[in-house]
Amino acid sequence: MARWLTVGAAQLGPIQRADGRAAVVDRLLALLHQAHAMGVELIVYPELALTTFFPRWYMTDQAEIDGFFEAEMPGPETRRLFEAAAKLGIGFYLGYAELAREGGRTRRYNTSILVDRAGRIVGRYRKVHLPGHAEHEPWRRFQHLEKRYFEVPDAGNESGFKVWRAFGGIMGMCICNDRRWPETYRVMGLQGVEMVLLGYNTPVHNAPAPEHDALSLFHNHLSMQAGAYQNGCFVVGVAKCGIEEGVEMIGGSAIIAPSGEIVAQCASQGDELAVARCDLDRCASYKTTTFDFARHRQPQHYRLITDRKGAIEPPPE
Ligand code: CDT
Repeated sequence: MARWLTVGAAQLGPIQRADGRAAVVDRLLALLHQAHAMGVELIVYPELALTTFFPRWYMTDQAEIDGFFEAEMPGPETRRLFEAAAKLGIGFYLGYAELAREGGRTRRYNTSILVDRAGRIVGRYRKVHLPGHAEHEPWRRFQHLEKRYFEVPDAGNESGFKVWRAFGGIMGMCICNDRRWPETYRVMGLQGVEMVLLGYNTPVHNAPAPEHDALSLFHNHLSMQAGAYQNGCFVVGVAKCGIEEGVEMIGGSAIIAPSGEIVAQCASQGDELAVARCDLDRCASYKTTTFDFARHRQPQHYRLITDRKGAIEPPPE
């Protein structure tokens, strides 16, 4: 028995600040049409795929900041992406900055959606692990102000690492920095996830730890390959990359099998599609053996994972 799903990792090159939404959607559509020609059923776009990665700038004018957010989805610019994808029968994952009205309050999230082959939104995920800092740090070459511009969603049934039955399998979503945390994959793994979709914007340079810069591509693949193997699932990780507003961002978009092996990968630093035909039944080979959670996990020994946030070392000798 095989359950085939042909998936496309639609990497984007840089989006400059002056690039309007319409020009970006044109690029998304060009990749969508390439994907259609290659038999893709599900295409995955990056995190914050509609604009430049604006958390690199310290801004104080809320109207200026909100110019990077979407108040509706689909909205005036993105509707034609939904329509074209539905016409071609291709589902998609799309990352964007979400401006939501909730309980009389305006809230801002770093969000992704999963859209089915008929153009319906079947899932929405709001980024949990917001990296960077909340205050202006002028000593950095560029900022990483996700903690300033976005909120972590409240915990509850409608947030966190959910999964959805779609595309003939069990699908999950996360966003960029989430991929570095084993909890991300394990929470979805405990719901039987078969394919994790994620977009990322990762600068090569990490100001607090420049000694990591030369390892940024390695750490990207290491995290996603480990997440795939340890949970018996596919991972589709998609970059926005190249030199964006003077900042170098990693590429390396990849489709990873439950074995942990990369089965398709982008080679450029620009708009590019990598495609893999994935047999979702390959997940069972890991989920029923080495990573048969019901047989082998010992959660009574894992309590610190949820009881404790930061590391507490034993007292000195
Ligand atoms: N977008 C995003 O989450 N980027 C982070 C950069 C980390 S350095 C502050 C990432 O984990 O790739």
